[in-house]
Amino acid sequence: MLFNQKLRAIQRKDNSLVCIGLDTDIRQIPKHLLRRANPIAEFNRRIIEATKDIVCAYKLNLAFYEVLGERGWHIVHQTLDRIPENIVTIGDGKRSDIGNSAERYARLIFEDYKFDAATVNPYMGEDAVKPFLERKEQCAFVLVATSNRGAKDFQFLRVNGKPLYEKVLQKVHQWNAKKNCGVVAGTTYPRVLRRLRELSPTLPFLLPGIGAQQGDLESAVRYGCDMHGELAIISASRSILYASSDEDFSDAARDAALSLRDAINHYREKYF
Ligand code: NUP
Repeated sequence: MLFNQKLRAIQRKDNSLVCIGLDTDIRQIPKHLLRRANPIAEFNRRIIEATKDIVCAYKLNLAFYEVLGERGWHIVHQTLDRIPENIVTIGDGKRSDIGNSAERYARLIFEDYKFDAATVNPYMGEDAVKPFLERKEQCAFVLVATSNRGAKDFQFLRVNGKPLYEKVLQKVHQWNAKKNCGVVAGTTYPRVLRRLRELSPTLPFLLPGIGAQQGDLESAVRYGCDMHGELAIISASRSILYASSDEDFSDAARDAALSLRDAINHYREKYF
């Protein structure tokens, strides 16, 4: 099944564009879990159990696992094993390198971990991105306009009269021969997001920055979605994972994810 088909199917089934970012930090998880043999895997298991019927995707930021060394590699596998087959998984490592090295990154993310999608940095250009484009069922989400303040340092620079993010988007369209590219667009720059969707009506958009980074939800829905009110993956990590630091953390995460889902669906009804 093509990536976009899988994404649309789960978004329809769960009526949800919510993606939970499993950026699990041992310093932030509830203290009672620290007595467990594998607190991070247990935390992820409980979050997934509590939310798997109300999301379309889980995104694992690989930094939170790689920092744990060998144990982190196992926890990624344990976590992915808990996620139902029909939910989209995203390995957020923002990788790229010269082709020979990028090929290893792509193999790790797509063949060892078997994520449905990876985030990819376009800065090194086509040969660095190509190894992520070979598998038509697995998607490369290219960083086009990120959510952070430093996005302005390079991404907003004008090249021949156009912002660099528009140039990157043009490249993404060229790289999309197998229909397996997506766009990462932060929700903290609504006007940029609006422009990107105007230029790219049909690609899936991964939209981080909701919650802790105070991105704008209404414009994320209005401009992040395609014409059917779908193919936007609206991602939040800390605001859901750490909604409570007590024993009720997984219920609190479910409530936070439900509120986000309902707020998104309210705007979907308004605009689509
Ligand atoms: O532009 C981006 N902004 C961003 O925050 C691209 C990303 N991939 N992210 C990631 O989304 C970031 O690395 C983190 O994993 C997540 C946002 O987390 P939070 O602010 O919702 O806690």
